[in-house]
Amino acid sequence: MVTSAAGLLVRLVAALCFFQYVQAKTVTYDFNVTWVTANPDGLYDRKVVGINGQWPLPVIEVDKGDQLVVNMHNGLGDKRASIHFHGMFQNGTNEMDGPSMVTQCPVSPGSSITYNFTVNQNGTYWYHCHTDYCYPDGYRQALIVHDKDAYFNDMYDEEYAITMSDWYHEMIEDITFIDKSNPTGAEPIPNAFLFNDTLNSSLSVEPGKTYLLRLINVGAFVAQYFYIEDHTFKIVEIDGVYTDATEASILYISVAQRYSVLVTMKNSTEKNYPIVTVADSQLLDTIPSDLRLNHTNWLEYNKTAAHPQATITVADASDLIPFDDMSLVPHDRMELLPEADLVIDLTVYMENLDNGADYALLNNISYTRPKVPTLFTVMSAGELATNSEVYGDYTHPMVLGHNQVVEIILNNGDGGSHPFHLHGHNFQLINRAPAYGEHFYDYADGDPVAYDPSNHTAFPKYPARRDTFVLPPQGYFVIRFVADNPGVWFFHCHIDWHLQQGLGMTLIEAPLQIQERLTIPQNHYDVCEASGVQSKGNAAGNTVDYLDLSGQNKQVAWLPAGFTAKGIVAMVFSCVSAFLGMAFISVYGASGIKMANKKRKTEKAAAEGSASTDS
Ligand SMILES: *[C@@H]1O[C@H](CO)[C@@H](O)[C@H](O)[C@H]1NC(C)=O
Ligand SMILES: *[C@@H]1O[C@H](CO)[C@@H](O)[C@H](O)[C@H]1NC(C)=O
Ligand SMILES: *[C@@H]1O[C@H](CO)[C@@H](O)[C@H](O)[C@H]1NC(C)=O
Ligand SMILES: *[C@@H]1O[C@H](CO)[C@@H](O)[C@H](O)[C@H]1NC(C)=O
Ligand SMILES: *[C@@H]1O[C@H](CO)[C@@H](O)[C@H](O)[C@H]1NC(C)=O
Ligand SMILES: *[C@@H]1O[C@H](CO)[C@@H](O)[C@H](O)[C@H]1NC(C)=O
Ligand SMILES: *[C@@H]1O[C@H](CO)[C@@H](O)[C@H](O)[C@H]1NC(C)=O
Ligand SMILES: *[C@@H]1O[C@H](CO)[C@@H](O)[C@H](O)[C@H]1NC(C)=O
Ligand SMILES: *[C@@H]1O[C@H](CO)[C@@H](O)[C@H](O)[C@H]1NC(C)=O
Ligand SMILES: *[C@@H]1O[C@H](CO)[C@@H](O)[C@H](O)[C@H]1NC(C)=O
Ligand SMILES: *[C@@H]1O[C@H](CO)[C@@H](O)[C@H](O)[C@H]1NC(C)=O
Ligand SMILES: [Cu+2]
Repeated sequence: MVTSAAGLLVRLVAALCFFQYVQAKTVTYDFNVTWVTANPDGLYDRKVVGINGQWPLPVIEVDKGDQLVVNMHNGLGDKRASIHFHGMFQNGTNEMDGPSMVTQCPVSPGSSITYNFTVNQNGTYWYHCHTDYCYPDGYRQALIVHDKDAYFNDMYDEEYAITMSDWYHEMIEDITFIDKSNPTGAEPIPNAFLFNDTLNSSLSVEPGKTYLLRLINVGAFVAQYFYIEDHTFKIVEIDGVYTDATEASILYISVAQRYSVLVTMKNSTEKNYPIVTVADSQLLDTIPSDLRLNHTNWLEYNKTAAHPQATITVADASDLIPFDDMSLVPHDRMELLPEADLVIDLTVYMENLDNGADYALLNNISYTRPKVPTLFTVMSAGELATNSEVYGDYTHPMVLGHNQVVEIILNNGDGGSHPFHLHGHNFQLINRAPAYGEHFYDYADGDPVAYDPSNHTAFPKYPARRDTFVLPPQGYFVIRFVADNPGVWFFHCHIDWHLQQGLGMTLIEAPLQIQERLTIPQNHYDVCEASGVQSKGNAAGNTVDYLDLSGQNKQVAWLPAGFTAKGIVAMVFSCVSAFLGMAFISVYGASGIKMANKKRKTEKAAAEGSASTDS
């Protein structure tokens, strides 16, 4: 019969279309990276890193399962570059991860690199330069992975991606930071805070509809609070991990973190509502009188109605009580991982080294880049790849066994908070103190409090997972993940200033499996050649004796004995209880560089301590 034949045809066509729809496709972006001029805050024209002559940069959008190819040409002329696709696991494609001297050579001016990988994740990500601290010059933007199967797809009508960031008027290289003139390591103060690379913007909304807002802090330093007047929302994703839809009203979004939230509009179209962002002024050593910390943008229900400024009732950002990300439950109900096979116990310190400048250390090491990218050392070291010595002392290498459960305990010996990011994984958030909320700064005034494995609050049954997690001032966090992604993965503070100071380390996960599975494309070797960086050898560039590290790049020497925490720091980190007894004495505390009225931020000056006698 005609009707049934037609029906069959329709179904056949539908099936074909569906087949095409689910077929993974290749999405290709050609990025010609050049300098352009922009003035996003309306205050200052500056040179920014543009792509194909444009800034704001293009948002990368793919569907889950797609092959993403980004051909990047470095047309900057005077600066090396790269791209890290933040949050992408690069499972099987470690060489596409992006950080210079970790998984690739820097791309020098005039040369090109191709990134090519399969996206098998969902959610909200971003991409940014990961060479010589280049992303604060504007080289960062959203990367969205659409998922036709997301459990919340039928819960919203439209979506918006929104970045927020701090903004500097000076070029990165013109900012003096790690220098003896700045012994307390006071971070450069931004000149502005942007909302989606502009200000005063209106999101056009329709009454009754629900919107998915993908919020991404693409800044280099400062976390921001986010809320919408008279509206609550439901969190459905953090850092690419779906969560049970959870009601919240204020978020704290550190640099590199992402939140997707569902917001349902009111039925009335009489008013427009402020979307409020407030910079976390606790991170700032000084607050210039002309720096605007908070901004109003709008949910615009009605173009012709007033666009009122936010009514901010708190005096200080830290009086806003944000939602605690640790309380989120992942939608996939992945359970708490078992006891770890490997525990990495670390403490953050900020210290003056011998040149008088302030550095950041994990235990006693300030990350210093090797002469050969660590992944290239893995690929050329043969069986010695499992010996962490070949990666040098100052990359702070740690070799992980394949499929080990790894726990990282991160204690904070510093009075500032630090958003730590792990490449290649997300991780379970199993403990943190103090928690987000009114007690977040509780440890900031006294001595640091270290994690005590025999006395901690209960671990969640279904711990929240994300890829960037904030370490509280003088507190700690504990995270777990499975080493099921062979590769070289950087673990570092995402405050770009702190990374410059050395706040990072290198995890070399299953090196023999990396060698088996990975083929670094010729193009990436060509990039090394063009930049004059060796693509073989140990961290010191020795291709003959991988255990001979002479000539390796070293961190700046310790201050001379008598002045210094050398040795004592080493002793302290190996013994957590000694840490509690350590006395912090400010060497440079009286230098007056840090504003005295920073009530909660303890001095970051060199810590000279004596370990307690029971250590
Ligand atoms: C990149 O853009 C610059 C400036 O527009 C142009 O001179 C150059 O030829 C472009 N390079 C490539 C590889 O497209
Ligand atoms: C935003 O609005 C303020 C006044 O409300 C104005 O001073 C400023 O120039 C505007 N900035 C931009 C980038 O539009
Ligand atoms: C990207 O990788 C895929 C899978 O390895 C390969 O088939 C394809 O040719 C690559 N494309 C480019 C442009 O390198
Ligand atoms: C990614 O999406 C799939 C399908 O929607 C879902 O089953 C999976 O749990 C998601 N992954 C994460 C980490 O949320
Ligand atoms: C934010 O900026 C990006 C890039 O310019 C743009 O694609 C996106 O639509 C903007 N989002 C909103 C909510 O306007
Ligand atoms: C808007 O109207 C719909 C339909 O009448 C109703 O279900 C909904 O609760 C209303 N929303 C609000 C926020 O009042
Ligand atoms: C929009 O706002 C104007 C000014 O307040 C008001 O006169 C108008 O009725 C509103 N329009 C709608 C559709 O609510
Ligand atoms: C909000 O901005 C105004 C104007 O710059 C400032 O006076 C106020 O202290 C800020 N409030 C917060 C909580 O940042
Ligand atoms: C365990 O930790 C709690 C909270 O930090 C503390 O009050 C208590 O004294 C600790 N107990 C022991 C036995 O150390
Ligand atoms: C990487 O892929 C392997 C399968 O090839 C899988 O077992 C593992 O869980 C993946 N790891 C991550 C972090 O995606
Ligand atoms: C750090 O401490 C360890 C253990 O005491 C020591 O072997 C190593 O040389 C120290 N590293 C630095 C850079 O001082
Ligand atoms: Cu930091």
